[in-house]
Amino acid sequence: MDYPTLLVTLLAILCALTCISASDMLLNASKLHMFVDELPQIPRILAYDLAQGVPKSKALTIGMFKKKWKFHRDLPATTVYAYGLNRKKATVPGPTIEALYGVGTHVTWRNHLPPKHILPWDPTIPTALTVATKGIPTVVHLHGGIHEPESDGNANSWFVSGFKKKGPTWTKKTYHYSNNQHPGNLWYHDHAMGLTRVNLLAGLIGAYIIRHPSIESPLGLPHGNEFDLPLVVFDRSFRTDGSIYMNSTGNNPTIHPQWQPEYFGDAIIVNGKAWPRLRVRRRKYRFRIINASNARFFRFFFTNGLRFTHVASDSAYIEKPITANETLLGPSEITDIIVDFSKSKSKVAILANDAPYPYPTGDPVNEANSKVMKFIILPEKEVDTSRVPHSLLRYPDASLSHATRTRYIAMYEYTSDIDEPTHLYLNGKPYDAPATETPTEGSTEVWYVINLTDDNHPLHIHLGLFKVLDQTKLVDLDKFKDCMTKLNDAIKCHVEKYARGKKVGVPAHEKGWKNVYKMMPGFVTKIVVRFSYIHTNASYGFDATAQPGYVYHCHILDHEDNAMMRPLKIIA
Ligand SMILES: *[C@@H]1O[C@H](CO)[C@@H](O)[C@H](O)[C@H]1NC(C)=O
Ligand SMILES: *[C@@H]1O[C@H](CO)[C@@H](O)[C@H](O)[C@H]1NC(C)=O
Ligand SMILES: *[C@@H]1O[C@H](CO)[C@@H](O)[C@H](O)[C@H]1NC(C)=O
Ligand SMILES: *[C@@H]1O[C@H](CO)[C@@H](O)[C@H](O)[C@H]1NC(C)=O
Ligand SMILES: *[C@@H]1O[C@H](CO)[C@@H](O)[C@H](O)[C@H]1NC(C)=O
Ligand SMILES: CC(=O)N[C@H]1CO[C@H](CO)[C@@H](O)[C@@H]1O
Ligand SMILES: [Cu+2]
Repeated sequence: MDYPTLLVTLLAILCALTCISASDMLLNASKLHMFVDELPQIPRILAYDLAQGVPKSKALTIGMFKKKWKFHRDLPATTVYAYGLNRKKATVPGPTIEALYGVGTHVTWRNHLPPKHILPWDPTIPTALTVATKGIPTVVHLHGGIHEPESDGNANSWFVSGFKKKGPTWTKKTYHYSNNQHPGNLWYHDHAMGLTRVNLLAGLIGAYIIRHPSIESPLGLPHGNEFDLPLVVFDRSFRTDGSIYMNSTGNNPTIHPQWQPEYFGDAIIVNGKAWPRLRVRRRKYRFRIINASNARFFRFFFTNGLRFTHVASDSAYIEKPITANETLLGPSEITDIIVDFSKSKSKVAILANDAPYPYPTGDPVNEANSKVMKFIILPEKEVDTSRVPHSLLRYPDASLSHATRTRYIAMYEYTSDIDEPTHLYLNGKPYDAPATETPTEGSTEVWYVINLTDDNHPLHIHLGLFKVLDQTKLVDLDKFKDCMTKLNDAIKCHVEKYARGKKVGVPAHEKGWKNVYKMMPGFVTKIVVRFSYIHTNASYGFDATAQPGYVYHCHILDHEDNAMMRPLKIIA
């Protein structure tokens, strides 16, 4: 054997021992049987005490634990991070917290995570995790909540196990949620700087519902633990040993060794099981569907023609129920629907998905990620006393005449020499740059969101709620983009001269108050944002101007982490 051949042979032997190719380890999700696990019952926690029938404020302690979780009958148990009252009770998603309108909740979020992260993270993006943090930084944000800034889970208010290290804007251990807002669907999830995508991927998510029985009961919608269910949906990839797979090689490895612009997995998980099944009665059910994916959009429909009736979107009811055949849900959006299984002609209904990924121009769905879950409909007819009323809850409209300020928010994506995204910014500014969006408490503003990237970005605003008025296509996009790249100023670049393409309306069921909306690429989206309660003119009842303030960001978690997020400072 000559020298070079020997070298190659030695290398080959060495590689056989150490180089396990990713495809050997990666589980082909199509090999897993669908619909073999029952939809798990997520534990519910009441966020109030009942003393002689009178609800009183309650203090809860919820921990974050590293544990094993079975996502599928035939998949070995997966190491996850889970929320729960204790390690044994911790689940993925975490317990559903049920709060009552007007009754505040105090939650002490405790981090019990050992130092080494179970997923690859990237030290080159702005991140809380360094060798010196000696633990996994976490911080909880209640998405859709209207509460004080100190309890908003600012990305820099992170803490590690035992509060041994804390981020620069950390202020308190126990968060206070005042629950003085309109009833609706919220969710809690991790928000730590540069780690949101991996901490959520590891399992740190859960539903939070605010109920207002005196105004919701008269609506007559399906209710009770059996007929009113949150469905927390996300996508994951696994290795054959059951561990969560996330590619640890970045798309620009010389710039960011790990970061990739979007995470997609082929297994669709609902309430902690891959493609579960649920036996349902021939009657109406209410499903509060939370899209907790990092980047996957879902377009849901039923294969047997069953339809959805929307009653709410994100955290607020809409005025009138809207019936549709399909529904598009962006990352972190919540849809709240009624499904009437008595209308089904078949015994089985598959909830399916046909959204390309990335949305809207990416790959078509495959066998695995095109299915979500299966409903097995019992044959017996049911007496169903629930109903879908003609009108739901009506809130004062977003009055443009009250708008005191117009802002332009431009979305930029930056690419490397090999034309791969390196990072994304809002208004061309990193997260650390001083706040430029400083609305007055109680005010209404108009925001024009200009998407100069190729992706659809779900924009999420903390504290404020907004209505989407319209989306207008930009013409002569390259010219406008050149100007924006040079000046970063929509007024000087005369955005009004370019925003004159076709207009795309807002789907009827998304015309209500929202906290996330899908910003179409190449369009200007006009939204009216309200920095007060939507159901009353009362002041917030807490100091919204306090430090560390709030944020607004893209809810594709991989974008938010790098660093499509900006501070939002409320002023008096
Ligand atoms: C996964 O398995 C399915 C079904 O067996 C097959 O059609 C598909 O090509 C496989 N995908 C990969 C990436 O191997
Ligand atoms: C991981 O990402 C890198 C960079 O985009 C890519 O070259 C590689 O094929 C990916 N690996 C797998 C297993 O998908
Ligand atoms: C829903 O689908 C049915 C049957 O395909 C069709 O007749 C109806 O027009 C569709 N409705 C909507 C709102 O798209
Ligand atoms: C789910 O949320 C992710 C990230 O927030 C988003 O990219 C995706 O499009 C959403 N999917 C659905 C079905 O809403
Ligand atoms: C709030 O104030 C506005 C203008 O001052 C008024 O038009 C509106 O009716 C008020 N809404 C409520 C719920 O009181
Ligand atoms: C779909 C679409 O119009 N995308 C555009 C979004 O904006 C970027 C930057 O201006 C364009 O390159 C895309 O073509
Ligand atoms: Cu984005």
